[in-house]
Amino acid sequence: MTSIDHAEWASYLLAAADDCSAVTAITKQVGEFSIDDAYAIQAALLELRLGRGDALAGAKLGLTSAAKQEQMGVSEPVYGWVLESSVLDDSGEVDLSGLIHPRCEPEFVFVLGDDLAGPGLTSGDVLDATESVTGGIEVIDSRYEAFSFKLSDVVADNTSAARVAIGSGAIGPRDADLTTVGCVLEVDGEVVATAAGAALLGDPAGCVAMLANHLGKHGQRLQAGWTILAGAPTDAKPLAAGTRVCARYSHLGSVSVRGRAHG
Ligand code: OOG
Ligand code: MG
Repeated sequence: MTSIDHAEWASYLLAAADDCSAVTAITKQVGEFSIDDAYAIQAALLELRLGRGDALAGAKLGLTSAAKQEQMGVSEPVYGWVLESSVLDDSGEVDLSGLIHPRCEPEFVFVLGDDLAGPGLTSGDVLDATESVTGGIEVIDSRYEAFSFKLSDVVADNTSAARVAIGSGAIGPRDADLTTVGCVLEVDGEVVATAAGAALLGDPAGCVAMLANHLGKHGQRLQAGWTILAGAPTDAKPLAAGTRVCARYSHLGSVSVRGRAHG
């Protein structure tokens, strides 16, 4: 396996996002590199963004459903960061001029009332620490050509994080069985995918526990007030100018976004 310069590849990915221009996957240039190196590139990229005045709004999981793993050809969950600058306002308007090839996917969103420090956390610990759960739509945007990557590439690229819309239909963490909460994804009024919470490795809260346990290994914790995305239960759909994507949840209300060509 190749050894790899974390700062150099973090700058490479930041430039791709800044230029709105897809770049060749890192593994296509240097071959396979380790997951530890991938998370180190992701950490360096986060530092670059925080250095520009951005702030952490939370954290996310990706590739926690069979639908996503099959779509992307990557069969392991991944962890990344949610930045304040990525959170959309209530209008749900997505300025496409700042994105490369965005796609939308539904998300189960947890807002934490208490810190969560792994390892050893369970789904019950997550529910205890959760203030509310709501429905969201994540707009992902791989910085790689053709939205194509290997596991270590997508980790380095902060798991394709780009924008997120958070719905207003919050419920308490035990007001519904999250495994049976249903989600219907519509594009321009047509149903394109359906799923239940259990699509997320059997339990959305269990996914958040995995994330906290992963961070615990690195001496980090999920913080009270943070927004946590448990991962998409369906595959992702392209967001073009004028396209309206709506995610309707059985207990969490609805949330929608619309692609807009210019700022
Ligand atoms: C990776 C990001 C995956 C999810 O919810 O599965 C993700 C990708 O599909 O580009 O955010
Ligand atoms: Mg996602």
